[in-house]
Amino acid sequence: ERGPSFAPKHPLASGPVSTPPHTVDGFVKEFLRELNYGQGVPLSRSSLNDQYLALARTVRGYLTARWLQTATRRRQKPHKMVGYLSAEYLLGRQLDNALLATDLTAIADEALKQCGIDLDALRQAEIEPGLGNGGLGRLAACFIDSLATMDAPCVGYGLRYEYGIFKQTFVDGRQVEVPDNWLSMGGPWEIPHPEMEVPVHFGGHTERYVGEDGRERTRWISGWDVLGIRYNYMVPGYQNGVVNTLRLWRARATRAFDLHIFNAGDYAEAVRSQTFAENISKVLYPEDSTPQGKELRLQQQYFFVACSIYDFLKHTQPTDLDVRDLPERIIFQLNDTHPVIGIPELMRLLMDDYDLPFDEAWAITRQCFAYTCHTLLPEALEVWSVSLMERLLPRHMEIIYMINEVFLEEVREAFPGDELRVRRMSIIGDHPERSVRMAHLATVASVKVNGVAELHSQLLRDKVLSDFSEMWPEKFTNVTNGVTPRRFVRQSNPNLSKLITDTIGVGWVANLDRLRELEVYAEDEEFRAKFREVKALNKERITAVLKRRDGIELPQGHLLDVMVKRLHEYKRQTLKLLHMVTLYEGIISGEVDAATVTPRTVVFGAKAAPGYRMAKETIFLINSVAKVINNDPRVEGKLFIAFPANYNVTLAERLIPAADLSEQISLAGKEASGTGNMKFALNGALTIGTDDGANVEIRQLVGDDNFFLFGMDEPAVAELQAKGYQPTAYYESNERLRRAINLIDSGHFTDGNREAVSTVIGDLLYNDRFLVLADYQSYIDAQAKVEAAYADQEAWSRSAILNVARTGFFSSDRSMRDYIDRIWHIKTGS
Ligand code: GPU
Repeated sequence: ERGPSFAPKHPLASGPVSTPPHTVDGFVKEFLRELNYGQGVPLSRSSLNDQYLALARTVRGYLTARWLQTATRRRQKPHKMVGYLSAEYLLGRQLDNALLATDLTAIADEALKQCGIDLDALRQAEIEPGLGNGGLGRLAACFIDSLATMDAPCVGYGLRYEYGIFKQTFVDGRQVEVPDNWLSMGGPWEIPHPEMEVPVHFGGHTERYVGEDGRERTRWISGWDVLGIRYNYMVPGYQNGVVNTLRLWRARATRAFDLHIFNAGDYAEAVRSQTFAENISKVLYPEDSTPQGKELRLQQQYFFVACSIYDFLKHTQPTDLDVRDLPERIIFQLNDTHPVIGIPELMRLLMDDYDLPFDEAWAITRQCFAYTCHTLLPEALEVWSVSLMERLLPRHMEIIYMINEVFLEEVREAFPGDELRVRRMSIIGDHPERSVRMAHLATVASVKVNGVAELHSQLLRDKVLSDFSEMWPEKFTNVTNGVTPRRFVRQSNPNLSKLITDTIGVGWVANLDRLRELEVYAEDEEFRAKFREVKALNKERITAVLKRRDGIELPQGHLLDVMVKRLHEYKRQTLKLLHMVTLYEGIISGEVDAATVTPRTVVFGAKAAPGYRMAKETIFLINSVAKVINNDPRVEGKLFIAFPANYNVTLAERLIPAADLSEQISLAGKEASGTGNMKFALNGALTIGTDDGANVEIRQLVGDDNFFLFGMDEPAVAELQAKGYQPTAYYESNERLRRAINLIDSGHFTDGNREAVSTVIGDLLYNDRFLVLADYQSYIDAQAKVEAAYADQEAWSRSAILNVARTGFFSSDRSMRDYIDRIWHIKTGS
């Protein structure tokens, strides 16, 4: 037994518990100790990676005492806590964040200088943990940052993927995916606990038996098992001495598993079966918003949720707790439907392990979960076929049937005689095959269901889950997303941060509403000049980054227009591309005098899901257009397109602070919230955007004069779709649009190869599910307004400053406050 059962005696047994000295000398000593004893090298012979690992461990050392203290304090006085369940955490680099949280940046910088090392070089050596796809995963990372900063009791639970989101490369303009072996240089931020094994069962069958009390019970005899290994990561609050936990699970084969095969004499087969078990945490599925119904994905979901719930019940909560009091101890927040299998899992534990009857288990379970929905796309709502579920998790399938039975009785009672409604609401769907609708299961079992922006929550209530909101109106609520100001302003934009702090003091970093105090400075000419100076410095920085990272030479003095997000049809990267082709076509056809065009550089950043054909074709088209425009002397100095490969958190941190214009151009009613939109506004970019997601709230806050709105709103979209949308009508009636499309279609950007663009062009003309052509003219007009506005630099700066001053609402600290008040009802700071 190597479990946690020792009984230590030493007076210092309950922790180390002193932080190393916050001095340059102290830091040098710790760093050299890590280098010598941790890496086993003297400074004089250390590699860059040795130095990075030693530095990371040194900084981690400063966090450890605080982490243990936080845990001890929470154990002494246990309060209800949050178990944030998320299949993704898109953390970004850790070093800078940990330095900032511990206020060690200046000390580390000086200490390393004394060792002849450049801190910045070590920063660059960190490979970011890309354990997420996009917005949903990054949101989880922002939320746990805020919860630590607010001293809220929370454990983040997830998967320790050995391979995160793929690294994107371009070969002849086409995306080629390369595995992201992020741990290959060592994982200095994680603390593994190989001795803490959580058993997880799969497959097999169930049996009835009669217990000692004469009651019938169920036993699940599994077909195969794996072990969950715990990996802890520290989540530091911002300079408040609090360090929370992120606990990620790795799958390992059980010994029993292979013994069986060893005995049969097939050693090689035994090793193979080990690999089979370990595959569960091998790789992040790269689909964003449109999940693939792959068996391994369901295994991943069940694996991490089963480990997490077990971990909470057996290790995190006080051992004497009566499970009937569980709702006073824990609220599991479901980050979309990926962890929803946790609902029948908790039911199973309460019924089969803790011997509670169904009704009692159900009453408890219904108080322990809350569900966040992150989408409106029907194809993004997860379903699992009943046949797969029966094979992989037979006991859970039985429990889901039981839940559905009592739920549908409730529906019949509330709406007598409405069998159509019963069918619509059922947790089990029939088309195209019998399957479990995870969003329904989540909604039925949760205390609260929330959308991620006002408009999104409204559409959830009125459209996607309208039957449920009629039955339980008080269950539905909104929490508008937010982003952490530590990473996305303070760390990523040091120039702006200094200007803000010099102007209003440091308090804004943990209280972003205080940015309001900047509003008066929008009228201050001197402040505006300084603000422009910051933008200019940030543009210089991104210019250097793109040159070093991608060999891209950004032209100088351009309006910097940025569209960075996953490649998705509903996000409409093709609309942005049509705009650029229109500008280009206007100049080369002689229609527009190049001298009158505002010099503009567009930066795209976007990964496509590897199996998403249209997205990949769009990437190819963007690269093709970029190549031609960037090399055409007729538009030189006027138009430029940069598409650096492998957009990730690290690049976002460099790019967003430099942007003038933020592209948020999804079809209204499709983007649940967006969070990039918030980061841009907070860094002083103006938004050109549709009335969608959180854009709506951004515009309300910054004011119409400081936002470029275009396109149909959601009701107009619904109306157009209801009467039958015909993209060709727009093509035929709009000359500039027609010329732009024809230019692409002619093969102008693809060496005369028309076939190479036919997928995208054909779809635009004959399908165009996301109404690109319908919004085209409105978008072009809004871009003309952008140019006019940009010509008046004083007015532009005023608007940009007002964007910063008025968007403090989008701090994830505020989001967390809202979750606490509306959903979790937990205490902070005690
Ligand atoms: N989102 Br569903 C993802 O990033 N991945 C998903 O699988 C799903 C949603 C995004 C939404 O598209 C975006 O609008 C939102 O801001 C973000 O989640 C966080 O809520």
